[in-house]
Amino acid sequence: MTNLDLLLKWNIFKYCMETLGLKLHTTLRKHKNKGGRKMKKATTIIWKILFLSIFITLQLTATLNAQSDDYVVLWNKLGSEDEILNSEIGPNLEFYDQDLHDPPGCCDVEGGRLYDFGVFGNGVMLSGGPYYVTARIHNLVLSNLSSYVSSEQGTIAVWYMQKNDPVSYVNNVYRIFDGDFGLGAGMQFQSVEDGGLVFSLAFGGETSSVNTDISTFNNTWIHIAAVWDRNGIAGTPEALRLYVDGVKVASTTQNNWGTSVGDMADICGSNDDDENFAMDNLVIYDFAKTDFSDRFSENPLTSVSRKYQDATSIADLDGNGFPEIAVLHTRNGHTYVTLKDSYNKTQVGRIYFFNDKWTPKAISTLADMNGNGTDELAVLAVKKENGKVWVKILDSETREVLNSVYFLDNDWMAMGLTTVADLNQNGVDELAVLVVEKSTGRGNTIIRDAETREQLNWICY
Ligand SMILES: [Ca+2]
Ligand SMILES: [Ca+2]
Ligand SMILES: [Ca+2]
Ligand SMILES: [Ca+2]
Repeated sequence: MTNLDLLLKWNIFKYCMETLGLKLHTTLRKHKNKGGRKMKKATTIIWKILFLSIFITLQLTATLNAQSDDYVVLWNKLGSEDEILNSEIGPNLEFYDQDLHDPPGCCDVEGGRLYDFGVFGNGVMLSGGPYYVTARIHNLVLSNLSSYVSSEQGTIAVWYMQKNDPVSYVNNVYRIFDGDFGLGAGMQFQSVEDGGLVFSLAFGGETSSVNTDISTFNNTWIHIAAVWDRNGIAGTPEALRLYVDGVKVASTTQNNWGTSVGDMADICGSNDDDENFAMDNLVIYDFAKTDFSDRFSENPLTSVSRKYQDATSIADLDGNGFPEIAVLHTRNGHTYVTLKDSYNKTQVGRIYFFNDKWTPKAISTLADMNGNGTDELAVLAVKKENGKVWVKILDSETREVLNSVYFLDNDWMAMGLTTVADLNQNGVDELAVLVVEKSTGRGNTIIRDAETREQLNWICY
């Protein structure tokens, strides 16, 4: 829940209390000199107010407790029927049902489950056999997949243990998060005979794929993560990555997969046979996560540190006619801009700006520079190692990096950022950065063209 939410709720609460207080005041005054029956009525109103305030306070607390880090799209403990059907965060998982989820093609079978193994309490293992060769045994299902998984960026992280390697026509394909013979998610996170642990994205377009051999880990629990960002993971050119036990083990820069996310994913499913692998603590993030040092805590929010820096509004991006609010903030040291609709609060985008070697200072918007019709976001930041002051400009929709503009060295403190209408008539707005000279304490604004980077003015205050 945002602070704005809280403020709104608090104001509603205050309004309710004030209205009732006024009513009480009027009632009391009205009945001041009348009999005990009237006083009784006033007392009832006092009790009503008391109950209402307790109710509202409880509601406020409940909303606060239920607030989730919206970076975590889904967290499911996977340790029992109840845990699977009731995710800790995000959408619940379902058990595969032939009538509900029946995919086209033959041999689809409803799987059973065992909960004996786990890293945190129990995990889940496909069981309930014997099945038959060519059976496509589906297990847990995440429906409405496209509401929770973006074709542009994300992370699927889970604890995993396979007892043996998959073998064709014996037990080939362990579908960790969909995969071959799965439910058409358009993505594959699976263990297969050829390739080992595979992560691939197609989403209706070309297939990008990474893989790594995990045979040496058989019968050991490992933490695995599939990470993607079409615009580059954490500011690198890599678009797909695989992590094992927090270490990057495979990556590719190929990023031309499609944009059409399937309807559902088969989780912990397999072919032919059962009881070959287990999973525990599934977490889906809405961004490309690169630090998995928090994998030993069951709750993915335990070690999250956040810092909020600045905000600006930007012209409507999601087409509902209302502008978005762009908030500049860090999560575990990495700088993001999160865009939410100013009217209906929906998340419109999350844009990665800097890694943890930078300190963000301020944000501003710029009129469309790359001609795609959407305004740009400019973020002022300081490089920690040398104190240099930069502004980075990204398209607010495509997240494409449009420019990086160097302003000053570490003799200056970066304080603020705004944009100025085109001064040098080149059709592009200018960036104005407020800096304070460390030696004198004087404030200055420096104006540079957002495209050519040319210094257009320097104003001392
Ligand atoms: Ca568990
Ligand atoms: Ca909007
Ligand atoms: Ca643009
Ligand atoms: Ca200009």
